[in-house]
Amino acid sequence: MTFDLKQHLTDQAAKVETVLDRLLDETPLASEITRPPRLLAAMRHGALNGGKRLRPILFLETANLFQHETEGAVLAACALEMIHCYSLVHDDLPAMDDDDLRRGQPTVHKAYDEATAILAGDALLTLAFDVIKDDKVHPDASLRLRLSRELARAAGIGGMAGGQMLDLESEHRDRTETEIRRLQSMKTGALLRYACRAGAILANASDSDIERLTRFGEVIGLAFQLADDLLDVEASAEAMGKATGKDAEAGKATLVGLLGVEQTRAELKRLLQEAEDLMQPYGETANTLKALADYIVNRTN
Ligand code: GRG
Repeated sequence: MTFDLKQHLTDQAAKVETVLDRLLDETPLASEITRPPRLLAAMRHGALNGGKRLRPILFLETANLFQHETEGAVLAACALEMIHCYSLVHDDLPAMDDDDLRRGQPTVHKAYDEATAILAGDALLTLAFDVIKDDKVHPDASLRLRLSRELARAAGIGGMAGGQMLDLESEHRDRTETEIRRLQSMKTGALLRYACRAGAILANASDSDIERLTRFGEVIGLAFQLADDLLDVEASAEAMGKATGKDAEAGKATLVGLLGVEQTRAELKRLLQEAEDLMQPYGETANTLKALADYIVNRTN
């Protein structure tokens, strides 16, 4: 029987969604007093309304590369996805990107209201850290602590949130290629890097394997952003499930703006080759990760 990659990725996304659904049900956890239904509904709208589940799938596949396939890995993958979903809920707010559409649906502040969307993002972010510290993630508390600390660093001031700040400051300003690369490695790169690095950490991989997977995460993080910038220039809002042309509208400096479309495509090709080379020592075991890198480079939404 041949391996059906598309089916495998669909199954992995379904696994993540089943657990996300359970983590976001109405039953309060020990010492939670109650889960206000409107806030819970807004969190569910932000976290369960479509989404490619790229980060949790990368996390699970990286752990799988080292034969680590557990329920705990799915929990940790959900924590990461909650942080990603919170960032999108906040990014769509009028004070940030001011978007009406996400994943082909009204954004959380459109479906509910701004205050509820802010709280939904806050509560997703907080719940993520509750989930990742859970004993079920891994029996070794020091390993869970490492996963939590690295997640905080990837999401916080020196990672995603800091990158968002640099991005806001870059509107209507010239930026050098180095500056753009740095802000993107923080804004979108940090969580993708974490996805690959943390999967290897959870699986107790060797330091050199963790470093290799970290580099793999950096390479696909950059490729993801370049592909996203290209799609922002070239794809339709219908294909993307969100408004396009936003970078130019906001006067945002992007690598595509600086390098041009042709050079960006060449850089994407180079990054895909680097990602494949990094996976070479793992042979066929890494086929899914290689296919994911290919998907990120060639995606159409
Ligand atoms: C608000 C703290 C804070 C941070 C926001 C990630 C981010 C920082 C903003 C997102 C802005 C944006 C649309 C960037 C382009 C790349 C990106 C993260 C796209 C959305 O990720 P996908 O394509 O989304 O993985 P799905 O919907 O599939 O989950």
